[in-house]
Amino acid sequence: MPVVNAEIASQLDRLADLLDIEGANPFRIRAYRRAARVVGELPRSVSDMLAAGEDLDLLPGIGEDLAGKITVLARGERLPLMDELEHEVPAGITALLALPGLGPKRVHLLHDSLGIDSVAKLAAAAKAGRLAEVPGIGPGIEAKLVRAIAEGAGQAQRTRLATAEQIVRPLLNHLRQAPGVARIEAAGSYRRRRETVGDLDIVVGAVSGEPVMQRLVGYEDIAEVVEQGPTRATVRLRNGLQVDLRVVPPESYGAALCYFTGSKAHNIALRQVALDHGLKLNEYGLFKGASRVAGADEPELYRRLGLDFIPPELREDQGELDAARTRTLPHLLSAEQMQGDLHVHTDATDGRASLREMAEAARAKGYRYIAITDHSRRITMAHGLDAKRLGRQIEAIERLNAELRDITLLKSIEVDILLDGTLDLPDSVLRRLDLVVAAVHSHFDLPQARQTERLLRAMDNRCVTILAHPTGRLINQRPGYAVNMERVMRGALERGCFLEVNAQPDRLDLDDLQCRMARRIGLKLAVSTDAHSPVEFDFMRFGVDQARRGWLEADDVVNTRPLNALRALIGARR
Ligand code: DGT
Ligand code: CA
Ligand code: CA
Repeated sequence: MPVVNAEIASQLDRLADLLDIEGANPFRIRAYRRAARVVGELPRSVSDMLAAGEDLDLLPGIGEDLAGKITVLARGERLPLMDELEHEVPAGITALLALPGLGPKRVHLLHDSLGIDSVAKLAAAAKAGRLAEVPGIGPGIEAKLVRAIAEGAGQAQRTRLATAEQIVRPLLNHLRQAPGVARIEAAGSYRRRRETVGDLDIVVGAVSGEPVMQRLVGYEDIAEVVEQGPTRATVRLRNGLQVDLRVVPPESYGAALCYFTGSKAHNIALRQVALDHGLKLNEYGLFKGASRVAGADEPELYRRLGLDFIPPELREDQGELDAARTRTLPHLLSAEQMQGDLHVHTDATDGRASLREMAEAARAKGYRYIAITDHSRRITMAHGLDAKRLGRQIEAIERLNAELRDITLLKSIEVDILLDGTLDLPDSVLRRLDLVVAAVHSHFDLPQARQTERLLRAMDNRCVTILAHPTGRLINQRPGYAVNMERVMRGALERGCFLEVNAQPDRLDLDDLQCRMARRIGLKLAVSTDAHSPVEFDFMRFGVDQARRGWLEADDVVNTRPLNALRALIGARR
Protein backbone atom coordinates (compact mmCIF):
# COMPACT_ATOMS: atom_id res chain seq x y z
CA MET A 1 0.00 0.00 0.00
CA PRO A 2 1.81 3.20 -1.08
CA VAL A 3 1.44 6.09 1.35
CA VAL A 4 -0.38 8.93 -0.36
CA ASN A 5 0.67 12.58 -0.04
CA ALA A 6 -2.43 13.51 1.94
CA GLU A 7 -1.46 11.04 4.70
CA ILE A 8 2.05 12.45 4.91
CA ALA A 9 0.66 15.98 5.01
CA SER A 10 -1.71 15.12 7.82
CA GLN A 11 1.14 13.61 9.86
CA LEU A 12 3.20 16.77 9.36
CA ASP A 13 0.24 18.90 10.40
CA ARG A 14 -0.20 16.79 13.49
CA LEU A 15 3.46 17.28 14.38
CA ALA A 16 2.95 21.03 14.02
CA ASP A 17 -0.15 20.87 16.26
CA LEU A 18 1.67 18.94 18.96
CA LEU A 19 4.68 21.24 18.83
CA ASP A 20 2.35 24.23 18.98
CA ILE A 21 0.56 22.88 22.05
CA GLU A 22 3.95 22.39 23.67
CA GLY A 23 4.82 26.00 22.94
CA ALA A 24 7.75 25.10 20.68
CA ASN A 25 9.75 27.54 18.56
CA PRO A 26 7.33 29.24 16.13
CA PHE A 27 9.78 28.91 13.22
CA ARG A 28 9.96 25.19 13.69
CA ILE A 29 6.18 24.91 13.82
CA ARG A 30 5.83 27.04 10.72
CA ALA A 31 8.33 24.85 8.86
CA TYR A 32 6.19 21.74 9.50
CA ARG A 33 3.01 23.53 8.47
CA ARG A 34 4.59 24.76 5.26
CA ALA A 35 5.93 21.30 4.48
CA ALA A 36 2.45 19.85 5.07
CA ARG A 37 0.99 22.31 2.59
CA VAL A 38 3.67 21.71 -0.02
CA VAL A 39 3.33 17.93 0.17
CA GLY A 40 -0.45 18.12 0.31
CA GLU A 41 -0.66 20.22 -2.85
CA LEU A 42 2.10 18.54 -4.81
CA PRO A 43 0.84 17.32 -8.18
CA ARG A 44 2.99 14.18 -7.88
CA SER A 45 3.18 11.38 -5.37
CA VAL A 46 6.11 11.64 -2.97
CA SER A 47 6.42 7.84 -3.03
CA ASP A 48 6.83 7.98 -6.83
CA MET A 49 9.44 10.73 -6.56
CA LEU A 50 11.46 8.69 -4.08
CA ALA A 51 11.14 5.59 -6.21
CA ALA A 52 12.50 7.59 -9.15
CA GLY A 53 15.47 8.66 -7.00
CA GLU A 54 14.50 12.33 -6.92
CA ASP A 55 15.67 14.63 -4.14
CA LEU A 56 12.90 15.88 -1.89
CA ASP A 57 14.96 18.76 -0.57
CA LEU A 58 14.61 20.41 -3.97
CA LEU A 59 10.98 21.11 -2.99
CA PRO A 60 10.24 24.66 -1.78
CA GLY A 61 10.82 25.08 1.96
CA ILE A 62 11.92 21.51 2.55
CA GLY A 63 15.44 21.10 3.87
CA GLU A 64 17.46 18.00 4.58
CA ASP A 65 15.86 17.26 7.95
CA LEU A 66 12.28 17.52 6.70
CA ALA A 67 13.14 15.56 3.55
CA GLY A 68 14.41 12.77 5.80
CA LYS A 69 11.21 12.78 7.87
CA ILE A 70 9.02 12.78 4.76
CA THR A 71 10.98 9.80 3.44
CA VAL A 72 10.30 7.88 6.65
CA LEU A 73 6.58 8.74 6.45
CA ALA A 74 6.45 7.76 2.77
CA ARG A 75 7.73 4.31 3.75
CA GLY A 76 4.71 4.01 6.03
CA GLU A 77 6.87 4.14 9.16
CA ARG A 78 6.32 6.17 12.29
CA LEU A 79 8.51 9.12 13.22
CA PRO A 80 10.37 8.84 16.52
CA LEU A 81 9.53 12.53 17.02
CA MET A 82 5.80 11.71 16.79
CA ASP A 83 6.15 8.99 19.44
CA GLU A 84 8.03 11.42 21.65
CA LEU A 85 5.48 14.22 21.28
CA GLU A 86 2.49 11.92 21.74
CA HIS A 87 4.12 10.67 24.90
CA GLU A 88 4.59 14.22 26.21
CA VAL A 89 1.22 15.69 25.25
CA PRO A 90 -1.65 13.88 27.02
CA ALA A 91 -4.12 12.25 24.61
CA GLY A 92 -6.94 14.27 26.20
CA ILE A 93 -5.30 17.48 25.07
CA THR A 94 -5.12 16.45 21.44
CA ALA A 95 -8.80 15.45 21.64
CA LEU A 96 -9.50 19.13 22.42
CA LEU A 97 -8.21 20.04 18.97
CA ALA A 98 -11.26 18.40 17.43
CA LEU A 99 -13.57 20.98 19.02
CA PRO A 100 -14.75 23.94 16.93
CA GLY A 101 -12.80 27.12 17.55
CA LEU A 102 -9.94 25.37 19.34
CA GLY A 103 -6.57 25.42 17.62
CA PRO A 104 -3.27 24.53 19.25
CA LYS A 105 -2.78 28.10 20.55
CA ARG A 106 -6.02 28.16 22.52
CA VAL A 107 -5.55 24.57 23.68
CA HIS A 108 -2.13 25.61 24.97
CA LEU A 109 -3.70 28.58 26.79
CA LEU A 110 -6.45 26.45 28.34
CA HIS A 111 -3.84 24.05 29.63
CA ASP A 112 -1.57 26.79 30.92
CA SER A 113 -4.18 28.89 32.69
CA LEU A 114 -6.69 26.29 33.97
CA GLY A 115 -4.82 22.99 33.67
CA ILE A 116 -7.41 21.70 31.16
CA ASP A 117 -6.14 18.50 29.55
CA SER A 118 -9.37 16.74 28.51
CA VAL A 119 -12.82 17.42 27.09
CA ALA A 120 -14.28 16.47 30.50
CA LYS A 121 -12.22 19.13 32.26
CA LEU A 122 -13.16 21.68 29.63
CA ALA A 123 -16.83 20.85 30.16
CA ALA A 124 -16.44 21.28 33.91
CA ALA A 125 -14.66 24.62 33.49
CA ALA A 126 -17.34 25.82 31.07
CA LYS A 127 -20.06 24.82 33.53
CA ALA A 128 -18.33 26.70 36.34
CA GLY A 129 -18.15 29.76 34.07
CA ARG A 130 -14.35 29.82 34.28
CA LEU A 131 -13.57 29.94 30.55
CA ALA A 132 -14.01 33.72 30.59
CA GLU A 133 -10.79 33.89 32.66
CA VAL A 134 -8.76 32.50 29.78
CA PRO A 135 -7.26 35.15 27.51
CA GLY A 136 -8.25 34.54 23.91
CA ILE A 137 -11.53 32.77 24.75
CA GLY A 138 -14.27 35.30 24.10
CA PRO A 139 -17.99 34.76 24.80
CA GLY A 140 -18.58 33.69 21.18
CA ILE A 141 -16.09 30.84 21.33
CA GLU A 142 -17.24 29.90 24.81
CA ALA A 143 -20.84 29.51 23.59
CA LYS A 144 -19.68 27.45 20.62
CA LEU A 145 -17.67 25.14 22.86
CA VAL A 146 -20.51 24.66 25.33
CA ARG A 147 -22.81 23.72 22.46
CA ALA A 148 -20.27 21.34 20.90
CA ILE A 149 -19.70 19.57 24.22
CA ALA A 150 -23.45 19.27 24.80
CA GLU A 151 -23.79 17.66 21.37
CA GLY A 152 -21.19 15.08 22.31
CA ALA A 153 -18.22 16.42 20.37
CA GLY A 154 -14.82 15.25 21.53
CA GLN A 155 -16.15 11.87 22.60
CA ALA A 156 -14.60 8.90 20.90
CA GLN A 157 -16.58 8.51 17.71
CA ARG A 158 -18.06 5.21 16.71
CA THR A 159 -16.93 3.89 13.34
CA ARG A 160 -19.41 3.66 10.49
CA LEU A 161 -20.24 0.11 9.44
CA ALA A 162 -18.94 0.53 5.88
CA THR A 163 -15.60 1.78 7.20
CA ALA A 164 -15.43 -1.08 9.69
CA GLU A 165 -16.09 -3.50 6.85
CA GLN A 166 -13.11 -2.18 4.88
CA ILE A 167 -10.94 -2.79 7.94
CA VAL A 168 -12.37 -6.18 8.92
CA ARG A 169 -11.98 -7.95 5.60
CA PRO A 170 -8.17 -7.70 5.18
CA LEU A 171 -7.69 -8.36 8.89
CA LEU A 172 -9.72 -11.57 8.77
CA ASN A 173 -7.85 -12.67 5.64
CA HIS A 174 -4.57 -12.07 7.42
CA LEU A 175 -5.58 -13.98 10.56
CA ARG A 176 -7.13 -16.85 8.65
CA GLN A 177 -3.65 -17.80 7.44
CA ALA A 178 -2.40 -18.56 10.95
CA PRO A 179 -1.75 -22.30 11.34
CA GLY A 180 -4.57 -24.18 13.05
CA VAL A 181 -7.39 -21.70 12.40
CA ALA A 182 -10.55 -23.72 11.79
CA ARG A 183 -13.09 -20.90 11.81
CA ILE A 184 -13.05 -17.16 12.19
CA GLU A 185 -15.68 -14.42 12.18
CA ALA A 186 -16.20 -10.83 13.25
CA ALA A 187 -18.84 -10.84 16.00
CA GLY A 188 -20.16 -7.95 18.15
CA SER A 189 -22.15 -5.04 16.80
CA TYR A 190 -20.41 -5.57 13.45
CA ARG A 191 -22.12 -8.93 12.97
CA ARG A 192 -25.40 -7.47 14.20
CA ARG A 193 -24.90 -4.88 11.44
CA ARG A 194 -25.36 -1.87 13.67
CA GLU A 195 -24.90 1.36 11.70
CA THR A 196 -21.75 2.11 13.70
CA VAL A 197 -19.39 -0.03 15.78
CA GLY A 198 -17.56 0.90 18.98
CA ASP A 199 -14.92 -1.76 18.49
CA LEU A 200 -14.43 -4.99 16.59
CA ASP A 201 -14.76 -8.39 18.23
CA ILE A 202 -13.14 -11.26 16.39
CA VAL A 203 -13.75 -14.86 17.36
CA VAL A 204 -11.41 -17.62 16.23
CA GLY A 205 -11.86 -21.37 16.59
CA ALA A 206 -8.44 -23.02 16.86
CA VAL A 207 -6.77 -25.72 18.95
CA SER A 208 -4.03 -23.35 20.00
CA GLY A 209 -4.07 -19.60 20.50
CA GLU A 210 -0.36 -18.95 20.16
CA PRO A 211 -0.03 -18.94 16.34
CA VAL A 212 -3.08 -16.67 16.01
CA MET A 213 -1.65 -14.19 18.51
CA GLN A 214 1.66 -14.14 16.69
CA ARG A 215 -0.09 -13.56 13.40
CA LEU A 216 -2.16 -10.73 14.93
CA VAL A 217 0.76 -8.75 16.35
CA GLY A 218 2.50 -9.05 12.98
CA TYR A 219 -0.34 -7.24 11.20
CA GLU A 220 0.94 -4.11 9.49
CA ASP A 221 -2.03 -1.93 10.39
CA ILE A 222 -1.54 -2.18 14.17
CA ALA A 223 -0.70 1.00 16.08
CA GLU A 224 -0.55 -0.50 19.57
CA VAL A 225 -0.93 -3.84 21.33
CA VAL A 226 -3.03 -2.87 24.32
CA GLU A 227 -3.19 -6.32 25.92
CA GLN A 228 -2.00 -9.75 24.93
CA GLY A 229 -2.50 -13.16 26.52
CA PRO A 230 -2.41 -16.77 25.27
CA THR A 231 -6.01 -16.76 23.95
CA ARG A 232 -7.08 -13.12 23.97
CA ALA A 233 -5.71 -9.81 22.83
CA THR A 234 -6.74 -6.22 22.37
CA VAL A 235 -5.02 -4.07 19.76
CA ARG A 236 -5.54 -0.58 18.41
CA LEU A 237 -5.32 -0.09 14.66
CA ARG A 238 -3.74 2.92 13.02
CA ASN A 239 -7.10 4.54 12.31
CA GLY A 240 -7.90 4.34 16.05
CA LEU A 241 -10.34 1.43 15.92
CA GLN A 242 -9.84 -1.16 18.66
CA VAL A 243 -10.01 -4.91 18.04
CA ASP A 244 -10.74 -7.57 20.67
CA LEU A 245 -9.59 -11.01 19.57
CA ARG A 246 -10.63 -14.21 21.27
CA VAL A 247 -9.40 -17.71 20.42
CA VAL A 248 -11.47 -20.67 21.64
CA PRO A 249 -11.21 -24.42 21.00
CA PRO A 250 -13.38 -25.58 18.06
CA GLU A 251 -15.89 -27.31 20.38
CA SER A 252 -16.68 -23.88 21.90
CA TYR A 253 -16.68 -21.86 18.68
CA GLY A 254 -20.47 -21.55 18.28
CA ALA A 255 -20.99 -20.60 21.91
CA ALA A 256 -18.20 -18.01 21.80
CA LEU A 257 -19.48 -16.58 18.52
CA CYS A 258 -22.94 -16.29 20.06
CA TYR A 259 -21.63 -14.71 23.26
CA PHE A 260 -19.43 -12.14 21.50
CA THR A 261 -22.11 -11.33 18.94
CA GLY A 262 -24.34 -10.13 21.76
CA SER A 263 -26.03 -7.91 22.24
CA LYS A 264 -25.44 -7.98 25.95
CA ALA A 265 -29.20 -7.74 26.53
CA HIS A 266 -29.81 -10.66 24.15
CA ASN A 267 -27.15 -12.73 25.94
CA ILE A 268 -28.71 -12.14 29.32
CA ALA A 269 -32.17 -13.10 28.07
CA LEU A 270 -30.77 -16.16 26.29
CA ARG A 271 -28.96 -17.31 29.42
CA GLN A 272 -32.28 -17.12 31.25
CA VAL A 273 -33.89 -19.34 28.60
CA ALA A 274 -31.08 -21.86 29.24
CA LEU A 275 -31.70 -21.74 32.98
CA ASP A 276 -35.41 -22.33 32.37
CA HIS A 277 -34.37 -25.52 30.54
CA GLY A 278 -32.16 -26.58 33.44
CA LEU A 279 -29.07 -25.79 31.36
CA LYS A 280 -26.14 -23.43 31.75
CA LEU A 281 -24.96 -21.20 28.90
CA ASN A 282 -21.62 -19.41 28.67
CA GLU A 283 -19.04 -18.62 26.00
CA TYR A 284 -17.69 -22.20 26.16
CA GLY A 285 -20.92 -23.99 25.49
CA LEU A 286 -24.32 -25.10 26.68
CA PHE A 287 -23.98 -27.43 29.66
CA LYS A 288 -26.14 -29.93 31.48
CA GLY A 289 -24.27 -30.34 34.74
CA ALA A 290 -20.66 -30.86 33.69
CA SER A 291 -21.36 -32.19 30.22
CA ARG A 292 -21.45 -30.00 27.13
CA VAL A 293 -24.65 -30.54 25.14
CA ALA A 294 -23.87 -27.91 22.45
CA GLY A 295 -21.21 -25.35 21.64
CA ALA A 296 -19.39 -26.04 18.38
CA ASP A 297 -22.15 -24.59 16.20
CA GLU A 298 -24.31 -21.59 16.85
CA PRO A 299 -27.53 -22.89 15.21
CA GLU A 300 -27.33 -26.04 17.37
CA LEU A 301 -27.25 -23.82 20.45
CA TYR A 302 -30.52 -22.14 19.58
CA ARG A 303 -32.09 -25.47 18.61
CA ARG A 304 -31.19 -27.04 21.96
CA LEU A 305 -32.89 -24.12 23.67
CA GLY A 306 -36.11 -24.74 21.73
CA LEU A 307 -35.65 -21.67 19.56
CA ASP A 308 -35.56 -20.97 15.84
CA PHE A 309 -32.22 -19.59 14.70
CA ILE A 310 -32.18 -15.85 15.40
CA PRO A 311 -30.37 -13.77 12.74
CA PRO A 312 -27.69 -11.59 14.40
CA GLU A 313 -29.43 -8.40 13.20
CA LEU A 314 -32.36 -9.14 15.52
CA ARG A 315 -30.37 -9.91 18.66
CA GLU A 316 -31.25 -6.81 20.65
CA ASP A 317 -33.73 -8.31 23.14
CA GLN A 318 -36.58 -6.61 21.35
CA GLY A 319 -38.96 -9.55 21.21
CA GLU A 320 -36.83 -11.87 19.09
CA LEU A 321 -36.62 -14.61 21.73
CA ASP A 322 -40.41 -14.85 22.05
CA ALA A 323 -40.74 -14.87 18.27
CA ALA A 324 -38.10 -17.59 17.98
CA ARG A 325 -39.91 -19.70 20.57
CA THR A 326 -43.29 -19.34 18.87
CA ARG A 327 -41.81 -19.83 15.35
CA THR A 328 -42.92 -16.35 14.29
CA LEU A 329 -39.60 -14.70 13.43
CA PRO A 330 -39.86 -12.60 10.26
CA HIS A 331 -38.40 -13.92 6.99
CA LEU A 332 -35.95 -11.06 6.78
CA LEU A 333 -35.38 -9.13 3.58
CA SER A 334 -32.21 -10.13 1.71
CA ALA A 335 -30.12 -8.24 -0.83
CA GLU A 336 -30.89 -10.85 -3.52
CA GLN A 337 -34.58 -9.96 -3.29
CA MET A 338 -34.01 -6.40 -4.47
CA GLN A 339 -35.36 -5.99 -8.01
CA GLY A 340 -34.26 -2.43 -8.59
CA ASP A 341 -33.06 0.86 -7.18
CA LEU A 342 -35.37 3.86 -6.92
CA HIS A 343 -32.87 6.66 -6.26
CA VAL A 344 -30.09 7.03 -8.84
CA HIS A 345 -28.16 10.08 -10.08
CA THR A 346 -26.36 10.64 -13.38
CA ASP A 347 -23.92 13.21 -14.70
CA ALA A 348 -26.86 15.33 -15.79
CA THR A 349 -26.58 16.69 -12.21
CA ASP A 350 -24.04 15.66 -9.57
CA GLY A 351 -23.56 12.01 -10.54
CA ARG A 352 -20.27 10.81 -12.01
CA ALA A 353 -21.51 8.50 -14.75
CA SER A 354 -23.79 8.80 -17.75
CA LEU A 355 -27.34 7.53 -17.98
CA ARG A 356 -26.16 4.63 -20.12
CA GLU A 357 -23.32 3.70 -17.74
CA MET A 358 -25.66 3.68 -14.75
CA ALA A 359 -28.22 1.63 -16.67
CA GLU A 360 -25.65 -0.93 -17.74
CA ALA A 361 -24.19 -1.22 -14.24
CA ALA A 362 -27.67 -1.79 -12.83
CA ARG A 363 -28.42 -4.40 -15.46
CA ALA A 364 -25.14 -6.16 -14.66
CA LYS A 365 -26.31 -6.35 -11.05
CA GLY A 366 -29.40 -8.17 -12.25
CA TYR A 367 -31.84 -5.35 -11.56
CA ARG A 368 -35.04 -5.17 -13.58
CA TYR A 369 -35.46 -1.40 -13.21
CA ILE A 370 -33.94 1.76 -11.80
CA ALA A 371 -35.46 5.19 -11.30
CA ILE A 372 -33.36 8.07 -12.61
CA THR A 373 -33.67 10.74 -9.94
CA ASP A 374 -31.44 13.68 -10.68
CA HIS A 375 -31.76 16.87 -8.68
CA SER A 376 -34.26 19.63 -9.46
CA ARG A 377 -33.35 23.23 -10.35
CA ARG A 378 -33.23 24.69 -6.82
CA ILE A 379 -30.16 22.57 -6.04
CA THR A 380 -27.87 24.82 -8.03
CA MET A 381 -24.71 23.33 -6.54
CA ALA A 382 -25.63 20.05 -8.18
CA HIS A 383 -26.65 21.84 -11.39
CA GLY A 384 -30.27 20.80 -10.83
CA LEU A 385 -32.63 20.16 -13.75
CA ASP A 386 -35.22 22.67 -14.89
CA ALA A 387 -38.24 21.67 -16.96
CA LYS A 388 -36.34 21.96 -20.22
CA ARG A 389 -33.34 19.85 -19.21
CA LEU A 390 -35.61 17.30 -17.54
CA GLY A 391 -37.52 17.12 -20.81
CA ARG A 392 -34.32 16.25 -22.62
CA GLN A 393 -33.50 13.60 -20.03
CA ILE A 394 -36.95 12.08 -20.46
CA GLU A 395 -36.29 11.76 -24.20
CA ALA A 396 -32.88 10.21 -23.56
CA ILE A 397 -34.48 7.68 -21.21
CA GLU A 398 -37.13 6.78 -23.75
CA ARG A 399 -34.49 6.23 -26.42
CA LEU A 400 -32.40 4.06 -24.09
CA ASN A 401 -35.44 2.06 -22.96
CA ALA A 402 -36.19 1.28 -26.61
CA GLU A 403 -32.68 -0.05 -26.99
CA LEU A 404 -31.87 -1.83 -23.72
CA ARG A 405 -33.05 -5.32 -22.93
CA ASP A 406 -33.73 -6.75 -19.46
CA ILE A 407 -33.90 -3.42 -17.68
CA THR A 408 -36.29 -0.47 -17.60
CA LEU A 409 -35.28 3.05 -16.73
CA LEU A 410 -38.04 4.80 -14.83
CA LYS A 411 -38.41 8.52 -15.44
CA SER A 412 -38.14 10.29 -12.14
CA ILE A 413 -36.54 13.17 -10.24
CA GLU A 414 -35.33 14.00 -6.74
CA VAL A 415 -37.46 17.08 -6.45
CA ASP A 416 -36.55 19.59 -3.76
CA ILE A 417 -39.15 20.30 -1.08
CA LEU A 418 -39.33 24.06 -0.59
CA LEU A 419 -39.73 25.84 2.74
CA ASP A 420 -43.53 25.85 2.59
CA GLY A 421 -43.81 22.20 1.52
CA THR A 422 -44.46 22.96 -2.14
CA LEU A 423 -42.20 21.41 -4.74
CA ASP A 424 -39.45 22.86 -6.89
CA LEU A 425 -41.13 21.96 -10.22
CA PRO A 426 -44.76 22.42 -11.36
CA ASP A 427 -47.16 19.45 -11.38
CA SER A 428 -47.46 19.68 -15.15
CA VAL A 429 -43.79 18.69 -15.33
CA LEU A 430 -43.89 16.10 -12.54
CA ARG A 431 -46.87 14.34 -14.16
CA ARG A 432 -44.68 13.36 -17.11
CA LEU A 433 -42.62 11.10 -14.79
CA ASP A 434 -43.14 7.47 -13.73
CA LEU A 435 -42.57 8.36 -10.10
CA VAL A 436 -41.35 11.29 -8.03
CA VAL A 437 -38.86 11.19 -5.16
CA ALA A 438 -39.10 14.27 -2.92
CA ALA A 439 -36.50 15.42 -0.41
CA VAL A 440 -35.53 18.26 1.91
CA HIS A 441 -32.19 19.96 1.27
CA SER A 442 -32.60 23.24 3.14
CA HIS A 443 -34.11 24.80 6.29
CA PHE A 444 -33.03 21.95 8.56
CA ASP A 445 -33.62 24.05 11.65
CA LEU A 446 -37.42 24.52 11.58
CA PRO A 447 -39.30 23.69 14.78
CA GLN A 448 -40.64 20.13 14.84
CA ALA A 449 -44.27 21.02 14.18
CA ARG A 450 -43.40 23.11 11.13
CA GLN A 451 -40.96 20.57 9.70
CA THR A 452 -43.57 17.82 10.11
CA GLU A 453 -46.22 19.95 8.40
CA ARG A 454 -43.76 20.72 5.59
CA LEU A 455 -43.21 17.01 4.86
CA LEU A 456 -46.93 16.20 5.04
CA ARG A 457 -47.65 19.12 2.76
CA ALA A 458 -45.12 17.82 0.23
CA MET A 459 -46.80 14.42 0.27
CA ASP A 460 -50.19 16.08 -0.24
CA ASN A 461 -49.04 16.56 -3.81
CA ARG A 462 -50.40 13.52 -5.60
CA CYS A 463 -47.34 13.38 -7.85
CA VAL A 464 -45.05 12.47 -4.94
CA THR A 465 -44.26 8.77 -4.58
CA ILE A 466 -41.34 8.49 -2.16
CA LEU A 467 -39.97 10.74 0.57
CA ALA A 468 -36.18 10.37 0.38
CA HIS A 469 -33.77 10.39 3.35
CA PRO A 470 -36.65 11.40 5.59
CA THR A 471 -34.66 12.84 8.52
CA GLY A 472 -31.66 14.36 6.72
CA ARG A 473 -29.18 13.09 9.31
CA LEU A 474 -25.56 12.34 8.47
CA ILE A 475 -23.93 9.81 10.78
CA ASN A 476 -21.18 11.38 12.92
CA GLN A 477 -21.78 14.74 11.22
CA ARG A 478 -25.21 16.14 11.87
CA PRO A 479 -28.41 15.03 13.56
CA GLY A 480 -31.56 14.85 11.50
CA TYR A 481 -33.99 17.74 11.50
CA ALA A 482 -36.68 17.75 14.16
CA VAL A 483 -39.68 15.85 12.87
CA ASN A 484 -42.53 13.79 14.31
CA MET A 485 -41.71 10.61 12.42
CA GLU A 486 -44.79 8.71 13.53
CA ARG A 487 -47.02 11.44 12.12
CA VAL A 488 -45.04 11.55 8.89
CA MET A 489 -45.35 7.78 8.53
CA ARG A 490 -49.07 7.73 9.25
CA GLY A 491 -49.45 10.63 6.84
CA ALA A 492 -47.56 8.75 4.15
CA LEU A 493 -49.71 5.66 4.68
CA GLU A 494 -52.96 7.66 4.38
CA ARG A 495 -51.72 9.30 1.20
CA GLY A 496 -50.34 6.17 -0.45
CA CYS A 497 -46.72 7.41 -0.30
CA PHE A 498 -43.62 5.47 0.70
CA LEU A 499 -40.60 6.45 2.75
CA GLU A 500 -37.03 5.70 1.76
CA VAL A 501 -34.28 3.82 3.52
CA ASN A 502 -31.32 5.61 1.99
CA ALA A 503 -28.44 3.12 1.82
CA GLN A 504 -25.55 5.59 1.65
CA PRO A 505 -23.30 4.46 4.53
CA ASP A 506 -23.26 7.90 6.11
CA ARG A 507 -27.04 8.33 5.83
CA LEU A 508 -28.86 5.06 6.62
CA ASP A 509 -31.96 7.20 6.81
CA LEU A 510 -34.49 5.87 7.86
CA ASP A 511 -32.58 3.99 10.54
CA ASP A 512 -33.27 0.53 12.00
CA LEU A 513 -35.73 1.65 14.69
CA GLN A 514 -37.64 3.78 12.20
CA CYS A 515 -37.86 0.77 9.87
CA ARG A 516 -39.43 -1.17 12.69
CA MET A 517 -41.86 1.67 13.35
CA ALA A 518 -42.87 1.67 9.68
CA ARG A 519 -43.53 -2.07 9.80
CA ARG A 520 -45.67 -1.68 12.89
CA ILE A 521 -47.66 1.10 11.21
CA GLY A 522 -47.98 -0.93 8.01
CA LEU A 523 -46.15 1.59 5.83
CA LYS A 524 -44.10 0.21 2.98
CA LEU A 525 -40.59 1.50 2.32
CA ALA A 526 -38.19 1.76 -0.60
CA VAL A 527 -34.57 0.75 0.02
CA SER A 528 -32.46 2.80 -2.41
CA THR A 529 -28.80 3.67 -2.79
CA ASP A 530 -28.85 7.29 -3.97
CA ALA A 531 -25.98 6.07 -6.19
CA HIS A 532 -23.86 8.80 -7.79
CA SER A 533 -21.66 6.30 -9.64
CA PRO A 534 -21.88 2.62 -10.66
CA VAL A 535 -19.86 1.34 -7.67
CA GLU A 536 -22.35 2.94 -5.32
CA PHE A 537 -25.03 0.46 -6.36
CA ASP A 538 -23.16 -1.83 -3.96
CA PHE A 539 -24.33 0.30 -1.03
CA MET A 540 -27.67 -1.51 -1.31
CA ARG A 541 -26.64 -4.12 1.25
CA PHE A 542 -26.09 -1.45 3.94
CA GLY A 543 -29.69 -0.32 3.50
CA VAL A 544 -30.83 -3.93 3.54
CA ASP A 545 -28.88 -4.45 6.80
CA GLN A 546 -30.82 -1.70 8.54
CA ALA A 547 -34.10 -2.93 7.07
CA ARG A 548 -33.31 -6.38 8.51
CA ARG A 549 -32.53 -4.84 11.89
CA GLY A 550 -35.98 -3.26 11.60
CA TRP A 551 -37.56 -6.73 11.09
CA LEU A 552 -38.58 -5.95 7.49
CA GLU A 553 -39.58 -8.69 5.06
CA ALA A 554 -39.54 -8.51 1.27
CA ASP A 555 -43.24 -7.64 1.27
CA ASP A 556 -42.55 -4.50 3.33
CA VAL A 557 -40.23 -3.12 0.64
CA VAL A 558 -41.64 -1.81 -2.64
CA ASN A 559 -38.56 -2.42 -4.79
CA THR A 560 -38.61 -6.16 -4.19
CA ARG A 561 -41.59 -6.17 -6.57
CA PRO A 562 -41.41 -7.00 -10.26
CA LEU A 563 -41.90 -3.91 -12.41
CA ASN A 564 -45.62 -4.43 -13.08
CA ALA A 565 -46.42 -4.84 -9.39
CA LEU A 566 -44.33 -1.80 -8.59
CA ARG A 567 -46.20 0.23 -11.19
CA ALA A 568 -49.49 -0.90 -9.67
CA LEU A 569 -48.37 0.24 -6.20
CA ILE A 570 -47.26 3.62 -7.52
CA GLY A 571 -50.25 4.05 -9.77
CA ALA A 572 -52.71 3.55 -6.95
CA ARG A 573 -52.19 7.17 -6.01
CA ARG A 574 -51.69 9.02 -9.27
P1 DGT B 1 -19.98 -1.85 20.35
O1 DGT B 1 -18.62 -2.45 20.34
O2 DGT B 1 -20.14 -0.78 21.35
O3 DGT B 1 -20.41 -1.40 19.00
O4 DGT B 1 -21.05 -2.99 20.78
P2 DGT B 1 -20.83 -4.57 20.98
O5 DGT B 1 -22.18 -5.17 21.07
O6 DGT B 1 -19.91 -5.10 19.96
O7 DGT B 1 -20.23 -4.65 22.44
P3 DGT B 1 -18.79 -5.07 23.00
O8 DGT B 1 -17.73 -4.92 21.98
O9 DGT B 1 -18.62 -4.31 24.27
O10 DGT B 1 -18.96 -6.58 23.39
C1 DGT B 1 -19.14 -7.58 22.40
C2 DGT B 1 -20.19 -8.54 22.88
O11 DGT B 1 -19.72 -9.26 24.04
C3 DGT B 1 -21.48 -7.90 23.33
O12 DGT B 1 -22.32 -7.63 22.24
C4 DGT B 1 -22.03 -8.97 24.23
C5 DGT B 1 -20.82 -9.56 24.87
N1 DGT B 1 -20.63 -8.96 26.19
C6 DGT B 1 -19.75 -7.99 26.52
N2 DGT B 1 -19.87 -7.67 27.82
C7 DGT B 1 -20.84 -8.47 28.33
C8 DGT B 1 -21.44 -8.63 29.61
O13 DGT B 1 -21.07 -7.97 30.59
N3 DGT B 1 -22.41 -9.56 29.74
C9 DGT B 1 -22.82 -10.32 28.69
N4 DGT B 1 -23.79 -11.21 28.88
N5 DGT B 1 -22.30 -10.18 27.46
C10 DGT B 1 -21.32 -9.28 27.30
CA1 CA C 1 -17.75 -4.43 19.64
CA1 CA D 1 -15.34 -5.38 22.37
